[in-house]
Amino acid sequence: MTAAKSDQPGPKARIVPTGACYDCGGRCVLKVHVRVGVATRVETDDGEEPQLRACARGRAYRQQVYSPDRLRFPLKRIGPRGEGQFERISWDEALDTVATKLVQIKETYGPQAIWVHTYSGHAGLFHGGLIVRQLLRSFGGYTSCWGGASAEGSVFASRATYGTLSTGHTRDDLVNSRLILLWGVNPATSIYSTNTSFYLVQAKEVGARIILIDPRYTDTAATLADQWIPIRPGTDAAMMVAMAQVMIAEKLHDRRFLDKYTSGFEKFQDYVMGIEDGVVKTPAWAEAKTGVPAATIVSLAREYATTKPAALIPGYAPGRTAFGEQYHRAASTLAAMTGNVGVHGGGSAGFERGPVGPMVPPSFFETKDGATYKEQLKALDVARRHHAHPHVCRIWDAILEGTAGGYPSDIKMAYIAFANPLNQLPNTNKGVKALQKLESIVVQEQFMTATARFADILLPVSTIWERNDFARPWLSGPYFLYLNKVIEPVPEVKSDLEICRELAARLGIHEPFFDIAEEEGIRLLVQGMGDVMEEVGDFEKFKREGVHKIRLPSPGLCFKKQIEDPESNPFPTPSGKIEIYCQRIADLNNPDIPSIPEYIEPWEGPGDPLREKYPLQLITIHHKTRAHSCFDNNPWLSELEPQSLWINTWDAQSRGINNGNEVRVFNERGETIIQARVTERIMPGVVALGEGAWYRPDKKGRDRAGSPNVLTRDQYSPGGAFPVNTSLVQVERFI
Ligand SMILES: Nc1nc2c(c(=O)[nH]1)N[C@H]1C(S)=C(S)[C@@H](COP(=O)(O)OP(=O)(O)OC[C@H]3O[C@@H](n4cnc5c(=O)[nH]c(N)nc54)[C@H](O)[C@@H]3O)O[C@H]1N2
Ligand SMILES: Nc1nc2c(c(=O)[nH]1)N[C@H]1C(S)=C(S)[C@@H](COP(=O)(O)OP(=O)(O)OC[C@H]3O[C@@H](n4cnc5c(=O)[nH]c(N)nc54)[C@H](O)[C@@H]3O)O[C@H]1N2
Ligand code: SF4
Ligand SMILES: [Mo]
Repeated sequence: MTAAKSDQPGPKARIVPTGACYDCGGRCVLKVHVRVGVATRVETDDGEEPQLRACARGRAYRQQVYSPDRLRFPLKRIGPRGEGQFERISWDEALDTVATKLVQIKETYGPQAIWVHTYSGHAGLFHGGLIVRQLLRSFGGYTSCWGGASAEGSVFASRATYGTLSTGHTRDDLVNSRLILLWGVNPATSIYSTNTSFYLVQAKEVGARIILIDPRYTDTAATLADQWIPIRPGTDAAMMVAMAQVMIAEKLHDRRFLDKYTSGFEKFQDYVMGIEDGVVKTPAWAEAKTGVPAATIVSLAREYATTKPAALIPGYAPGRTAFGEQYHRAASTLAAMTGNVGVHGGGSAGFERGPVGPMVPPSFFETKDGATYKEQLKALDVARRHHAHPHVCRIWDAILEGTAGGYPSDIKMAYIAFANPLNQLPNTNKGVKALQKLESIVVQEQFMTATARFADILLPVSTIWERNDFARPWLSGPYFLYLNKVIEPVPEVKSDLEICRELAARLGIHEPFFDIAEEEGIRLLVQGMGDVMEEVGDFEKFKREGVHKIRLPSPGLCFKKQIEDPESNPFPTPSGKIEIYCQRIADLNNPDIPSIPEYIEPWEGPGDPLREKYPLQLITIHHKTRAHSCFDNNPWLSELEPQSLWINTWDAQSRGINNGNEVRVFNERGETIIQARVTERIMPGVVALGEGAWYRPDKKGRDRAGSPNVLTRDQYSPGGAFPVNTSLVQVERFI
């Protein structure tokens, strides 16, 4: 494509470099044509390679910003909660009401009665959820949740095994791999860092074999994989343990690497070989659990152990299961057993954060307790449980049961921004009850989402295009984005920063942060991340171009130093080694969190007797047309792939279900009615729903949108994983 230029008649377009930055798996460049203050057209990166080209969602962003559904005025609830009846009020009335309520709740119950929930709304670092947290921290504190929805199992495992989340390679290193195992990851749809698919194609072109392990034959399987191995959800750790058994039995594991760089392998070996419990974890043992033929497990183990270098990319989805952290621990153990850690074309199979682009924001965002928070981040996640917060899966329960139910606080008020928790957290029906119980709910939003409908005060906010910001890559770069403001905001909306600033004034909070002008704030933010500023160099150029691509002499990889010179560069774990056995976990003394990776039968898994009643395993996948619940109301995207339940032909036929029929998907927690997509692209016994469809209950309380969290269980995995891929359901034709 040639340089962006406008081909429309009329006044000349200004082309503004910015980004599309919901929490969508990527961070891409958008070049927006603006004529007389109106964004008329969207193009993407056509500059230097590697280009950061936008997906369908990024290109439909104009529909989002100019959507007739945008919230345009502050609103006050006038009908029963959740029914969506609101009246317009002034900003003064809205902010006075919020400030008065915050003070009243704090004075009556203490600050811990305020639940603050900011989540993945958008990726700009300046106008992000931290501002809201900063405000309420300065106000006296609040209750928030621990446990990330995306990848808490991986976070736990990486901290235990490697002592860090920075375990990945820049994606261009895939081209050096001879074998790539895409384990429950679907980059053709979920992007998994901009350009992952681009480099997978290149790797394939130079001869790498790509194997995909997934209950679904995904777009990635169809376009990139040489082999597809379907597996029952939540059983991946069993397959990995059996692969280890094959390697040990056939002496294919890299003993030199294990001796030099790891600790505790013998204990894992004892478990695998059944020294501990008399059960040898053979491929036949795993076949019964996973549904993967033993011969397939054997050949995959041999291939992974003998093809060097090989990259095992562990998706987060198999970890979003009961005991999901075991899968992630097992993945890293296999990477170590095959000597693939810290070598080009290999991979450590950890959290996969790339080596360039810090995730931790600079200190000027932090108040007094900032240092403590950083310390907590370094500790194993489970340690955070001792902190006074419920797990994110239990927030509805925490609101309903409070201190009487053993939770740290009695929550009376919710302050929600950059998030749609009723839709995105498990057990929506319980969530409805919890929200009904609260004294007050404040939501900052762009749209009337499932959560926004429950607000008492609803504050309309601007979009990324209506302000300036800065963004780093999703997981792996190497590049940074300056998100230039494209258009003036819708007249009556404010940015989250403006809202917080005006609330700060009303609450008597004087933090210098709230007085910083936008551009100056972004500059400080970038400067605060020393290595980013060093990279970016000329800030004005960065702004002008909207993107700074980092030129590395060779692909970036974590742990290179640890492997090349282990004496001077220990791994950041207590033992200085890759911890296959983890003493910090052993100290937790919890049989559900073993100190070595083990397969533990999941609840609501293939072996649960509940299957007699609810025989199908539900997985809830990241959908092509949405970033979580964002874009669900975008007409261009809905056309691309409507929401549906993927069900295997065999399961459909035995229930009298034809392609396109409406079906009822249900379990004890709820039900949803949605059209069936009868397909061989999902294995029998498993059904799939895209996450993020906007919860839309009918008069009988049945969801009519295919919103999966009406079905998911609000129990977290012992190591903190968010197990929304572990639910049993039944499906029947809806007539
Ligand atoms: N069943 C199931 N549930 C899941 C998942 C799953 O796989 N299955 N995945 C989980 C994962 S990985 C994640 S990350 C979470 C995401 O959970 P959430 O972050 O709660 O989900 P989003 O839909 O991204 O909600 C973000 C909201 O922020 C709003 N927003 C966008 N920009 C702004 C802004 O500038 N200011 C404000 N105030 N609001 C803004 C958007 O309109 C949107 O409603 O969902 C989790 N939920
Ligand atoms: N289009 C789109 N892309 C996104 C997002 C989005 O909302 N929309 N969200 C982004 C975010 S915040 C996140 S955290 C990531 C999440 O990224 P992922 O977790 O990789 O995304 P998913 O689509 O949930 O799952 C990937 C694949 O895993 C398979 N799978 C599910 N359960 C299991 C299992 O138990 N075992 C195995 N082997 N496979 C399983 C699914 O069939 C799916 O094809 O995606 C990012 N990318
Ligand atoms: S991957 Fe994400 S950032 Fe890139 S265009 Fe798509 S939605 Fe936007
Ligand atoms: Mo996520």
